[in-house]
Amino acid sequence: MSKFKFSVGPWNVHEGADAYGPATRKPIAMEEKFKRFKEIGFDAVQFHDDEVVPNLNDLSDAEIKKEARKVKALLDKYDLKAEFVAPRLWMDKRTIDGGFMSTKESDREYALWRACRAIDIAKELGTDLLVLWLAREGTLCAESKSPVWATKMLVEAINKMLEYDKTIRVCIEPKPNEPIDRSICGTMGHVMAISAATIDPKRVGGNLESAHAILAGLDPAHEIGFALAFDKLFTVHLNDQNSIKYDQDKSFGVENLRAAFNQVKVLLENGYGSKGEYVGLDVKAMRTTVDEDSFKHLENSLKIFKMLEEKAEKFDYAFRDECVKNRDFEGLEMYVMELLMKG
Ligand code: GLO
Ligand code: MG
Repeated sequence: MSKFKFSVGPWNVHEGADAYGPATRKPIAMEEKFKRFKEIGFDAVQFHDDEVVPNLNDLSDAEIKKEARKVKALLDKYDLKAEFVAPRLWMDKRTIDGGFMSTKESDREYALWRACRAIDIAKELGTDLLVLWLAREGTLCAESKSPVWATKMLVEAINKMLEYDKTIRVCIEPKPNEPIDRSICGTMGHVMAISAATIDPKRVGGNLESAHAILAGLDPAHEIGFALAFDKLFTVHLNDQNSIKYDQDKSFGVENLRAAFNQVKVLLENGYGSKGEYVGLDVKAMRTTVDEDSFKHLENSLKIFKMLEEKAEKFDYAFRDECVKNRDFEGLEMYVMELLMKG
């Protein structure tokens, strides 16, 4: 039995289109996704604002809340919770050069309006968590905006969100690049600094995504540990990534099993989940995957996580201490490899 509760987003079951080619699978309705998520073993769903209310740009505040309540009813039907809502700020014409740090004031106003609507939607779905994946917040042309100004604009925007709703928690999902060339908030360290600069640091934390840490050249388990040390790991996006290239969102653990094991281990050792946090997955099916297997990468990721949790439960801390005392790190490393490879 796993000690954790799991979550996933509707976008993780997608049609296979990429920047170089069209869809390869049929779309699946939201209700069918919820049904399958529950069957597979998920407890909660993560959302973009426009997955809950597709045409929210054209609706009044009251209409947006009404639409959100319909999705809440559908979640209730399948006994699923909403974990977070994220404003999808990277699709609109007004955010082609970023939202919160766009050089145009009217664009910044739109971004904040959208973030506040995402907060409204979150409240209707019964969650206090707003995730900010800062997709286009940074520069495409390095000289086009000052990183000092841009950083201050981000803090200012988050302060306005914290003021807009006194209970909302803002969770930044750091990523060093893509789709932007140079992002402003690339790692957990950046997130902690931004958090400390806001009017309510307790309500500002991070969402560590394994692939994003690897893209920054960092170890995901250490990034998780860093946020845990400050009590600011609000959620995680576990997945995997083959080195520093385009963002791959591979199934959890398929690329580097030892690194995956250490992510599970650090979560387990620190009681992650005891305050209601979910183990979130952000994984993509391969483009070659057929319709019938649209959920297979989710099943696989969950299975791998749970198998690694069993391994982490078996970890022999007394042996570790002995090795550490003797500085026998060769012995400790071999022990870990045997733990992972033996049945
Ligand atoms: C992309 C991100 C993206 C976010 C999602 C939630 O690199 O990982 O999938 O997690 O939009 O904000
Ligand atoms: Mg993510």
